[in-house]
Amino acid sequence: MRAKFCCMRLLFIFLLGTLSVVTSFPETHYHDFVVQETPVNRLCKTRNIITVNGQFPGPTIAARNGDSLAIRVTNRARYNITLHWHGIRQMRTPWADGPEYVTQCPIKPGGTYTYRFKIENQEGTLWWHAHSRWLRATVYGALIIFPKSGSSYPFSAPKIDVPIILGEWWDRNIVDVMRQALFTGAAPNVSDAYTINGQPGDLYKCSNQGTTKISVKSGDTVLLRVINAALNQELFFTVANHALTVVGADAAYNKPFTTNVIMVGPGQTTNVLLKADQPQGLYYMAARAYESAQNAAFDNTTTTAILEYKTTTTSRSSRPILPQLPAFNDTASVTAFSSQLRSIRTLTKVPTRVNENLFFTVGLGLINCNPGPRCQGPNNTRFTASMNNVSFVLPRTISLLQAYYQNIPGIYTTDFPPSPPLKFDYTGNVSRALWQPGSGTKLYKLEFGSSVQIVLQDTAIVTTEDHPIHLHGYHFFVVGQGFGNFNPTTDTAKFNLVDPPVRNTINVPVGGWAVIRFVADNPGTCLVGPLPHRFTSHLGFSHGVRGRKWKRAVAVSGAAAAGFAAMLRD
Ligand SMILES: *[C@@H]1O[C@H](CO)[C@@H](O)[C@H](O)[C@H]1NC(C)=O
Ligand SMILES: *[C@@H]1O[C@H](CO)[C@@H](O)[C@H](O)[C@H]1NC(C)=O
Ligand SMILES: *[C@@H]1O[C@H](CO)[C@@H](O)[C@H](O)[C@H]1NC(C)=O
Ligand SMILES: *[C@@H]1O[C@H](CO)[C@@H](O)[C@H](O)[C@H]1NC(C)=O
Ligand SMILES: *[C@@H]1O[C@H](CO)[C@@H](O)[C@H](O)[C@H]1NC(C)=O
Ligand SMILES: *[C@@H]1O[C@H](CO)[C@@H](O)[C@H](O)[C@H]1NC(C)=O
Ligand SMILES: CC(=O)N[C@H]1CO[C@H](CO)[C@@H](O)[C@@H]1O
Ligand SMILES: [Cu+2]
Repeated sequence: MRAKFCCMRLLFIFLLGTLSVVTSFPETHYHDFVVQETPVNRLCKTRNIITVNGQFPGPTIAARNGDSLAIRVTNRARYNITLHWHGIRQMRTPWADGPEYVTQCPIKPGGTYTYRFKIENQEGTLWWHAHSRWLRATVYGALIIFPKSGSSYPFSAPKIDVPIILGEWWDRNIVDVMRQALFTGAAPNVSDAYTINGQPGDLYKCSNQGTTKISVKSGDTVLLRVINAALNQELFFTVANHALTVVGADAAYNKPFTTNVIMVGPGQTTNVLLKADQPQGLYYMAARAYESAQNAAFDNTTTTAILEYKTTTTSRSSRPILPQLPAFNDTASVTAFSSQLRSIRTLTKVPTRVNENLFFTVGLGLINCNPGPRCQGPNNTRFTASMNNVSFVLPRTISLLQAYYQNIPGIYTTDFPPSPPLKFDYTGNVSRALWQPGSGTKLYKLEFGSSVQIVLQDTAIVTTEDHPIHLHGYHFFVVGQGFGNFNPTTDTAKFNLVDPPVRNTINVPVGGWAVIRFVADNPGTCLVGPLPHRFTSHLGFSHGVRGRKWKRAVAVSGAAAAGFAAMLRD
């Protein structure tokens, strides 16, 4: 049943890809998404999870560059929910971006909301997910953008085109896991399994039958659209005995390069081409954790799917070949992979001059508390996260966007610091006195049209760790990355202003920094938000707001759980 469903899905995408070649005008695609509770059997247990239309993963949305989408969401579940279209620029449609209490109030049980937006100048793989507490653990799906009709990929068209959605699975109700962590202040339980297209794969108990299978014929070229939909975990991904040619990331093309393994941070996507050039047989695709925080608990399991060559012979007894994956702490492999990304076909030039030079520390924090059930973090504390020493507090009554539009005071302030209030040796031995951040709903204003640079600097507070940072409503250029503290003199000189990768989510290196640049050209939408990490107590979001009369751009930068900075300007 499962396997069949998978094939049908593959076929569907395939048909869409080929059929719509016939039509030459932008289309509007209508979808009905019903959020509901659905029983699902995984790891020997049946559990109710929240799904869209009873599907897990949720429906794949396929469209062409230039098309519009209208997605009517009906909430038949018992939780408030919103949906977010991760990576969609949402030019002039900030209300459709989705983060709860940032661009909209949640859709209540029984409620309906229609998201309408246009895909402009984006091609490749994105995804959609719930943006309301931790519901995105099960509420997610692929969002595939084909080239406009008459235009093509910058590589020869693949024979097979299939999403590979990596996820995390908990045996417990994810909302309970979240509530427990929020209550105790301790790190949340790690997941019980990773999944590929919703299935853990046959290295886990009771998972043989459902294992995702991709059928190929010798000589086929396969486009794997790898999406990391995990709640928290960076993941290595590889396919036994097959080289992977990376052709895109976060819906932007890159200069192709070949590798055996890729690392995908939460929120990121990577398109790889695979040539079925090996002896007929079964080959595992596998993913497992990249974990850079020292001594942190993490899910140390491996998820698999099977690449199977269609063959006329019936002998099928052999076990699939298992690939080698890097060690969980193999940062060198991550750097070797990410440093090869170089963009092509960018519509805009990399800003060479910068009007806004921002410097954000990103990292963990500990809040001291009175010993007791709500103080279960290390040494009587509660875990948190921060950007520039501000732990972001989400509004509870109306969204930031609405507060901005309607001039409602008291919801946020615009004093988010453009640089750390205190300079210290960020990645060195940080004094314990600096570990507790302040909190607030702080935004930073940006001038419409300004060229913005943000240095994202990890800190050693509690521990160094890589952090996925996501900007809503924008693609940005990653002009530099490195380890240690960012040095404006020596590091700036090494920036790549020629062909830097274009992304919507950057994994800031552990104990290091990344520098991004973009032009604030999307009035209303934008927000820098670390995706949540295990120690953060709320979810990451970001979003943006739109300027009245299009004169202003509001960018809100958020840090998950806690750190959330924001930007916005008159
Ligand atoms: C659900 O959302 C509504 C607003 O849309 C809000 O009033 C209510 O407090 C929310 N409920 C929970 C449990 O967050
Ligand atoms: C992860 O699991 C493997 C066995 O699958 C084991 O050899 C290794 O020590 C584990 N690593 C950690 C950090 O737990
Ligand atoms: C990775 O962790 C292992 C212990 O599991 C340790 O021996 C090794 O030195 C670590 N490698 C790096 C690069 O930190
Ligand atoms: C907790 O306290 C112990 C003993 O003082 C110390 O060794 C450890 O580093 C502390 N941990 C944190 C996270 O502060
Ligand atoms: C870190 O600094 C503290 C004082 O701030 C000092 O007590 C400690 O020994 C230092 N640790 C290391 C490894 O340098
Ligand atoms: C953050 O602010 C708090 C006060 O709100 C202060 O105690 C702490 O030292 C600051 N930390 C840093 C890294 O600036
Ligand atoms: C590793 C870990 O944090 N495990 C916890 C998961 O949740 C259960 C139930 O609350 C706890 O008992 C475990 O300690
Ligand atoms: Cu997003």
